[in-house]
Amino acid sequence: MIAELAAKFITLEGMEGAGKSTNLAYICEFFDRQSIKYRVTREPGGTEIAELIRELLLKHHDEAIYPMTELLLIFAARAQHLEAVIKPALANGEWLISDRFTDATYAYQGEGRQLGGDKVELLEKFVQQSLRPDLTIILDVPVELSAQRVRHRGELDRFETESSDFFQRVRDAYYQRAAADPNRYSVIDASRDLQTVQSDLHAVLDDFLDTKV
Ligand code: Z5A
Repeated sequence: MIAELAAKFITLEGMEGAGKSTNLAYICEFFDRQSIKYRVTREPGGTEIAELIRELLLKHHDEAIYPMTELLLIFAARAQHLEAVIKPALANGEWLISDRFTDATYAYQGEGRQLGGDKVELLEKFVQQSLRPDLTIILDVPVELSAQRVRHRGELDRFETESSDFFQRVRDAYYQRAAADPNRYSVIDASRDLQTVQSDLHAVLDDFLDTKV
């Protein structure tokens, strides 16, 4: 029965190393068990052009990328992703699970880069109109643990070399957004062992299917 219900848009957020990729696999298993037709995507990225913008954003360059340039590139990638993937999938009855979406822009560009949430909000309305996720799961880890989990990966990308103050602002921004709209957001303490995190994740998804669908 659930598989026939209107498609929903679910986003997964959190700092690097919070376990988004690891837990995405768990979410897919959950939806497989429910026989829900879904598609997994990510931001920045999700289409050929948007993935090129992602590469540009993550790579180190000799020339600095200014915060406003970064913000506009992210929304350019998002505009492409929305038209090519998100809207068609939802219209086709496919649930969409995205590894990051606009909450990351509020957190990283709005607060991390200190551009302010008002600029993000303006572009969000312009690019997305009324489209917002139905459920946003924030995997929360302290800044130090996030850094520890990604440190072993070798070369760090352009975001991963930011200061701990930057990441603290990112974390705080996620918290504030979740607190302002508890109906849409679920915050999971992802510093605990994976089994405990996934048991919480299971409860959040069960609750979403029971009460919001
Ligand atoms: N960005 C932005 O600035 N503005 C925007 O609007 C958007 C994005 C959309 C790329 O994002 C960058 O884009 C991102 C912000 C910016 N940069 N930063 N920083 P991304 O999501 O593609 O990249 P990421 O955040 O760096 O993802 P990640 O490092 O791959 O993190 P993850 O997927 O959350 O973690 P993971 O790979 O699942 O886990 C990391 C390790 O921790 C791995 O070894 C796991 O086995 C381990 N792990 C995970 N969970 C646990 C638990 N519970 N216990 C122990 N170990 C664990």
